[in-house]
Amino acid sequence: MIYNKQAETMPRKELEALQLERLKWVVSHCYENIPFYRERLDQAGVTPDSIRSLKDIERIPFTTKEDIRTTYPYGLFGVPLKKIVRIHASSGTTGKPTVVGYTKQDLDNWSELVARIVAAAGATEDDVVQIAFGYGLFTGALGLHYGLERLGATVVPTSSGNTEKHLMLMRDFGTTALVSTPSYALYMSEVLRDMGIKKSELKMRLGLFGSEGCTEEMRDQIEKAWGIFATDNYGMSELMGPGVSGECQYRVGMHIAEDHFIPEIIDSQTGKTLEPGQQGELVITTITKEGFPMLRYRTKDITRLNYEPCPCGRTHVRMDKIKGRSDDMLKIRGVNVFPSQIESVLVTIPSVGPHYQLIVRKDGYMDTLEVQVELTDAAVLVKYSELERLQQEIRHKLRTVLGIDAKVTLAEPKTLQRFQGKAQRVVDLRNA
Ligand code: DLL
Repeated sequence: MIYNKQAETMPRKELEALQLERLKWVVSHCYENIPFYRERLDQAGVTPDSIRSLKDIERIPFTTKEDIRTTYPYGLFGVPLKKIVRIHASSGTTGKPTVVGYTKQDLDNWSELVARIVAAAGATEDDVVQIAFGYGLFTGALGLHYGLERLGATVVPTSSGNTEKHLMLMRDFGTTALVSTPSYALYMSEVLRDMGIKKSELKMRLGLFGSEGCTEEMRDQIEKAWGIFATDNYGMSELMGPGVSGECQYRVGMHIAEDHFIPEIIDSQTGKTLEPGQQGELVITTITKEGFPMLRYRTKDITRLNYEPCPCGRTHVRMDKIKGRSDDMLKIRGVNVFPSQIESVLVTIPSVGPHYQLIVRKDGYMDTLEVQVELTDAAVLVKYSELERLQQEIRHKLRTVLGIDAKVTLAEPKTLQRFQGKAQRVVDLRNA
């Protein structure tokens, strides 16, 4: 279902005219109301009235997470605090959180954009949706919550934690859709099995997953474990939260809400804008946000834009599933390695489970990679020759895909860490 047909199927010419008008608005909003941006724009010689075409966006300086940190907490807000009606924050791995604010209008737009992506995924007002993201400063739970309510679905705000209770409610309430990270959905399916609940006792049909990467192979496993149709959606708190982009029923990329965001792809080393279709770092300009506007924000997420028409009829550009983050990319002995590449190898091997962890160490001057992965069946552990064969097979496949050697450690079933929010797959001990 297309939630907002007029906006989502707008001819591209019209869409671009709207983007230009809104780009001019946001540049002038930033220039007039946020000293940080005025200074940056002045330094670059960009005045609001010098923005005449969409191409002019390339003259605007980038904004980075570091800029948000140095202006902590409210330095990049575009309106006085009394106009801000909600604050969210994302806890960075280091230092202070990234704080973002929303006006009433921003919240209204946010709900609409989330309603669009959940409708695109196939949710309707007949769905009963359990939200397993943690409620709080994280944008995932409240973002999906209000978007699903806007659509008219029945929302069950279960939050994260207490997996058994989640599953009991799922059965008792006749829940039809789950909102969570893919890794939590996978973990929940294990607990489901352990509790002896059969798929046939549930009415589950849809998974609305996001907030972390998930390979196609992992998605397959989740779909089989639950008997559902699973979709991916992308967003980040600095840009709004969920609702930036999401898959339609064809699942051939995530449509970006281009009437609210202008995406670009750059080379993360040189900062140069790349041609459509090339892979690089996603940069986004928000063109309607009042509370926390972002000019050319460097997301660090690696993807590709696809402007080919989509069979669903939406005209908004599609972004590929996130390949990885430029700062999450592991450089091992000079080779770029994305955890998603390793995941896609592991999940094709039947006797190991989808739970894994990557440990990177320094051995003298040499980087070493250890891939720890769980066996699905503990019986293999007693057969030494089988264990060795399996290790060799995984090593060989990893070498073919990554081009480097990795140590493979097979762990007993259910011994590696499980995650209720975003999974942390990489432990980099090189600077420890
Ligand atoms: O994760 C917003 C969100 C919530 C999106 C719920 C979708 C569903 P942050 O906590 O600020 O916001 O984290 C943003 O998470 O830069 C990506 O690296 C990663 N990420 C988000 N969605 C996806 C996805 C929310 N679908 C960061 N695939 C982003 C891969 C994702 N990575």
